[in-house]
Amino acid sequence: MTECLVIGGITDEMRTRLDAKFTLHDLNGIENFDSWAAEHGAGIEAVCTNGHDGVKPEIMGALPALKVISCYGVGYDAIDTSACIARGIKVSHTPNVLNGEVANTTLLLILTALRNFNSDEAWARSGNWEAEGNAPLSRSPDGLTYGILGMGRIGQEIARRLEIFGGDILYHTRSKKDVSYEHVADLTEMAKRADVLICITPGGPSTEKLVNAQVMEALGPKGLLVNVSRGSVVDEDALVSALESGKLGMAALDVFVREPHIPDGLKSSERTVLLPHVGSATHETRAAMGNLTVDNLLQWLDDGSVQTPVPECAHM
Ligand code: A2R
Repeated sequence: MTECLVIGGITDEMRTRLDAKFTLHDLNGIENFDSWAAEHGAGIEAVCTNGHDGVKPEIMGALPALKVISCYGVGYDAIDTSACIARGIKVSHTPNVLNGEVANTTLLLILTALRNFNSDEAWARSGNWEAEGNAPLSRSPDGLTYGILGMGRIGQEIARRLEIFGGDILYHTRSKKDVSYEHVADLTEMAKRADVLICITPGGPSTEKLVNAQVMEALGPKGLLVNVSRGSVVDEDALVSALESGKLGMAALDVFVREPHIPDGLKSSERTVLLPHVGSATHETRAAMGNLTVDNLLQWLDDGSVQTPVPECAHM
């Protein structure tokens, strides 16, 4: 049977389906990678990984027969696609099946931040309501201006859900999209106009620290920054400073630069809402992502193609 290296955790259903067609090797269970690689590396033709772990260069280097990488997740910035193309390795990911869930998470982050739900919940639970009376008032999401950085599959789903708040929806991307929302060519300009700035671009070098101190200052002392894309898109040190100095109002974050590490300055701030990268983490959506991840590997086994290649590999 074709040999496949599994990097990171996979669901039971994925394992059952993969087990039927591949001989699986779990990176998690390998104690000494070098000795494992010396024995098995040359036989591995497929890798099943995820957006967080990707495939590290030393692992790629130890798998000379590698032909396909299937990534469980839409973001694949932890996989060096240029190196893959150079070696003729096809890379697939799981677009679309998580659009709705990540958009739901985005709305929950916005509402939790603006409406103070975390402290309201603590107020109710702690007995403050009885002891001190009503919780402080919060801010309505209705009628605000929302700026979306990235207007792809997920960005468009977020925008559709934001329409219920009846405010203005702006977006910034490198090229204008076929959508009814206003394109703003300059990110700082969009941040100036927005009450809430939402990041939903891919990670990687082209978006690294796009949201810098200048963008945060433009968003301003009453502004809310929401990141559901990749931690690297936001300058995290600048974010801590902007929150501390009051130049930025609030941040609601699902992603961080060095996950699972979260900087103390974000954890200790009363003006942050923090999630442990759970944008797509529901049973239903993860099952759909798992199915597509396995479908890609099974299709490759059948005819050498993958169903949902990453754009860079679409020509292969
Ligand atoms: O810039 P464009 O025209 O390529 O538009 C894409 C935008 N984008 C950027 N916008 C501004 N500056 C950049 N340097 C930049 N690079 C990319 O991000 C496009 O509108 C959007 C990405 O859309 P999709 O490729 O459809 O990705 P999807 O499925 O919405 O997922 C976005 C990311 C994933 O890569 C994960 O990192 C995360 O959400 O879950």
